[in-house]
Amino acid sequence: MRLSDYFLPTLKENPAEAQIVSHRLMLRAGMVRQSAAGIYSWLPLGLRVLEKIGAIVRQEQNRAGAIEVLMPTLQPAELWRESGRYDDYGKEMLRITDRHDRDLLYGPTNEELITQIFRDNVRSYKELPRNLYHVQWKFRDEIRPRFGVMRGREFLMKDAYSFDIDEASARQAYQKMFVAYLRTFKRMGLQAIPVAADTGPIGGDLSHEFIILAETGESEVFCHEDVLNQPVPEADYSRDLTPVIDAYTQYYARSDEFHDGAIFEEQVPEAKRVTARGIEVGHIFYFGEKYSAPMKALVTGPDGKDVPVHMGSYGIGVSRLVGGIIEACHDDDGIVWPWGVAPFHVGLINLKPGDAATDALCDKLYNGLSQNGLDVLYDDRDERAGAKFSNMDLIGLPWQAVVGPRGAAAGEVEIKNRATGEKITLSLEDSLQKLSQAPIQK
Ligand code: 5CA
Repeated sequence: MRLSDYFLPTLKENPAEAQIVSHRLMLRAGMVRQSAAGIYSWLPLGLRVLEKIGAIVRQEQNRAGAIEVLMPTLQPAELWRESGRYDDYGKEMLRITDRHDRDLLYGPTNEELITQIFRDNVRSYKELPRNLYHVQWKFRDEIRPRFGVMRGREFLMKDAYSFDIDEASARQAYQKMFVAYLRTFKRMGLQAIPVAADTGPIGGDLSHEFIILAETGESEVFCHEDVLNQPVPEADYSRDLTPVIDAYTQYYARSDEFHDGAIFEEQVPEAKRVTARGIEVGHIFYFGEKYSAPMKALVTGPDGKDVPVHMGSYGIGVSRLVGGIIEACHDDDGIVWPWGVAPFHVGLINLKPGDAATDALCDKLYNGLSQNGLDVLYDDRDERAGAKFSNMDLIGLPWQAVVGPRGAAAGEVEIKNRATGEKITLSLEDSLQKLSQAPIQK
């Protein structure tokens, strides 16, 4: 993509309304613009990141056997009256009346709707287990939307829903999502800690939050240091996952709402106690028959009797992750994207557009990289070099490639690793090879 043809409204100054670094950088890097409190438009650069995150989430969900669907944002109130949550949800739910005076709501989550789809279409235990997910916008009328996309009112969530014949099978579905989550966050360059959590309005008795460490996080985490050193599991879902999960859950790890100081001190030696702030990027729940019983989502078991299906739900904050990744990956000059979610892999800077040799070398590099399957943002604008450099640092692409008239005469490109700041000069051929690999990160 040529920057002269792109839409990247970057800002030099820090916007006054942004309190935390990710919000400031998302506004400055031209990724989002606020339309109303907690509601954002995604501009091209932000949208690319959102889509890259969505692609990783989908790939890991699919590997774990979940199947993608797409449910609407608007839901009939009737369904929520069946589960009993219509009144419980209170002011956080945005309620809408259509022209026929029918009550609708903008979905804050989808347990009811997916339960309806399931009960209308599945009759027998033979069709189980199933896990259906979608990636869709949600609305929660948060009392205090803040920190940009991290606590929005409208936000993008991946939510998956598992259906099993009994509790033992449902626990296996939960384990699969647990593993898929560890893998998903790792691929985004994040270390996520699974912590035992409160179930809140979703309900149930088994729940984990996945928290990434960041000083500005809204959650507080208390855990044993060894939880942080567990290996990320392979995507092999045919084996018994209990030992994999136990490796994590054998240690104390809880978020503030669920923390118990006495148990923490009893179970964790002083030298191993970690207390930190973090961002909740995912939350998984097992809640058995909480929705299937009142909503009559029954299946016929092997003995011919009808039983309510056992369910779990599994959320990932896709739009929150964009802010969360920036909180974890930035420096004084701007964002430092991990390779897996970078909006472009390479930022190519032409120091003298209009100079025939410089233009020709840039074109060769641009075409070669694109042919290698890389996403390149080519700054071909007629701008000061300093402005181009600081803009490229701000938007944080993993590699920068700089070509000026002197380099062009020698057939050379200067490569900079955004994370380490390390610079090297290479021939066109060597730079094509180098830039096609993920750079070493700090
Ligand atoms: N039905 C369950 C799981 S599908 C559910 O709704 N869980 S949740 O309430 O914990 O939300 C799932 C994830 O969405 C959270 O872990 C968080 O990452 C994200 N999320 C929740 N509220 C917001 C918000 N206001 N802004 C941005 N992301 C949010």
